[in-house]
Amino acid sequence: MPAPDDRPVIDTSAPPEVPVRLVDDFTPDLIDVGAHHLCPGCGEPIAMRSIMEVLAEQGLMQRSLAVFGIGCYTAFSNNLDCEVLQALHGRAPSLATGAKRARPELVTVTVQGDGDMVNEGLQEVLHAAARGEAITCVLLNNGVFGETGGHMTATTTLGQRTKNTLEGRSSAEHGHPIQAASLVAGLDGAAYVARGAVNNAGNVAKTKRMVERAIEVQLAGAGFSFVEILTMCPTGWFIETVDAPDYLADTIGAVHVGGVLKDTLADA
Ligand SMILES: Cc1ncc(C[n+]2csc(CCOP(=O)(O)OP(=O)(O)O)c2C)c(N)n1
Ligand code: SF4
Ligand SMILES: [Mg+2]
Repeated sequence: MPAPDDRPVIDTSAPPEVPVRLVDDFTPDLIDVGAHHLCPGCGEPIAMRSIMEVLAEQGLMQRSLAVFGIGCYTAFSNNLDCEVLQALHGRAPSLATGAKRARPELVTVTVQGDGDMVNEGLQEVLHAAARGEAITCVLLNNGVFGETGGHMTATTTLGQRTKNTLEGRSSAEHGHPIQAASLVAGLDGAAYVARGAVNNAGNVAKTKRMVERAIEVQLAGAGFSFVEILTMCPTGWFIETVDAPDYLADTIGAVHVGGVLKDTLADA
């Protein structure tokens, strides 16, 4: 830290030659407003930003459709400058299937949470993957039903504390977590399956590359693509915001391990 006397003196008597830049100047083209109503430290807006950056960078702004499930991320759909459809709980893959079959030129991406996809509609995403639908399904996995108060979901890891597993999830009482990406990767119609996270800058960059690849696979008509993204939920986890990135690594990140599970285009 420079001593106080060494600090540069900023002349505020006239407007700056280079105008200041606001947070909204840094938002991708497909995000209308950067400000949102999700909790501070929530990982979902970071994941959404990566998806929107990819669509904008690939010049797909005029032909993108996002189909949302129901969860905290749904509120963020109001910030997006692309076509949005709202599905019933768990049903986004079917809605996306219909839209894509009717309008094959659309780049169609679903956004669902772990509660929405893995608890309420697991058969939807599995059947869409098995059929090899040319859509991209994104799972925002925070291991809890965030919007409704932080309850256990099917992806909650053993020992993880949630609102209704205060002593931690136990296999004897609550069963074992479902590994959604691994299930999808086992289906022949799934062409690309990867799992990323947004708990540090390196993981955000890797996750963005996974989304890029999933969209490439969709554009190539190679089959179904799937990206699971682990996201922080400090509110639903009942922890300090600042502790959430490390908590993610120690809990859901230790079980739902990151990486590319399948890439049939690369293997071809
Ligand atoms: C059919 C139906 N069941 C339950 C609900 C209540 N509900 C709304 S959001 C939500 C939790 C969604 O959890 P998740 O998909 O993991 O998203 P998160 O909030 O964690 O981002 C639930 C259970 C509902 N809206 N409709
Ligand atoms: S409850 Fe969790 S998932 Fe919902 S906005 Fe807050 S931090 Fe994000
Ligand atoms: Mg969730």
